[in-house]
Amino acid sequence: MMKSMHIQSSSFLNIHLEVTQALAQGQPVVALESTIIAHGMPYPQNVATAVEVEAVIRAHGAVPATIAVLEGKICVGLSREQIEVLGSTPDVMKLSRRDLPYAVSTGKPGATTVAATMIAAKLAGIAVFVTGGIGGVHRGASTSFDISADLQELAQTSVAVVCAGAKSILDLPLTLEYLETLGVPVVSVGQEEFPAFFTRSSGLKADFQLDTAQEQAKFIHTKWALGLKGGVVVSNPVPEEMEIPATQIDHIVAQALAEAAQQGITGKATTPYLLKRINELTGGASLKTNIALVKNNARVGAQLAVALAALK
Ligand code: PSU
Ligand code: MN
Repeated sequence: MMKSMHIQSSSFLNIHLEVTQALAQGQPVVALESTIIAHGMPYPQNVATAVEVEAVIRAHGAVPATIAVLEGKICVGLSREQIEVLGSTPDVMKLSRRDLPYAVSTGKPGATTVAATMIAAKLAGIAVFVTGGIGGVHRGASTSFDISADLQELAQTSVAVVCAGAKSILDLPLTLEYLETLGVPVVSVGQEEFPAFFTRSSGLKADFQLDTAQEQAKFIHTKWALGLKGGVVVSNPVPEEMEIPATQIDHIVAQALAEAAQQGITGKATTPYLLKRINELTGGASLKTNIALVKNNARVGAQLAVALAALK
């Protein structure tokens, strides 16, 4: 059945033809965010990674749809040239839910966070979205109130988000508590633990371990069939051989956090600042791990999209 309700481009939405056709035919599509390109990785590795991640998704039988705001439209599915622009233009905005209407109405270019990418994916009718790490409750949130809008979005927008957990720049126990309060299930793949992005281990259990794409798809399909709106976090640990041991990354994260505090970095600048500093302080090691885990997530996300499409 054609889900024509979702898959039309409008004055605000520009869905790539290949994505439109795939959705119309019920074929698997995977959404990808662009904040990781514009604010999460340095140029030119960001652009190369974005292109490679799309190739991994194709290799596993799904159509990739990288999402960003360009020329006043939420673009679902970008050309190679558009990815290059996003990755190399210095003043691309970072767009979460509250920022989307500003970028669309002013025509300023913007990269979408997990929250904004979920919104766009849902508008287009895409059920699976792959990223590196989700935002969460920041350390010190009891005084700063800094809790990523990604978590509220997971509560209300029905898209499955495949990630490698969340970085230890965040308060991971509080992030999981907050997701529990919001009714967002956290699934882990291949292990019981919720992974901590650079490391496979966080010392915290995910809610449910579902190892195969079929199991994950059945779970997600059931949640939505029950009328339970909102996302699912599918957390997939970084491949063992690319992991950075906690002993190495922990003091670097601590240093980056201390510098951010010293420099008075707050609000939406916090996460990009920390990501950049960690990349610098590890001398590129964290970037390699970041790239490896995103590609690993692309495989899991494509397999999940294939399994979900088969259920419909
Ligand atoms: N965590 C990462 N890499 C990222 C981000 C988070 O390990 O690139 C990005 C994602 O786009 C995420 C956003 O949605 O940062 C969260 O920003 P904030 O904490 O300001 O909500
Ligand atoms: Mn924040």
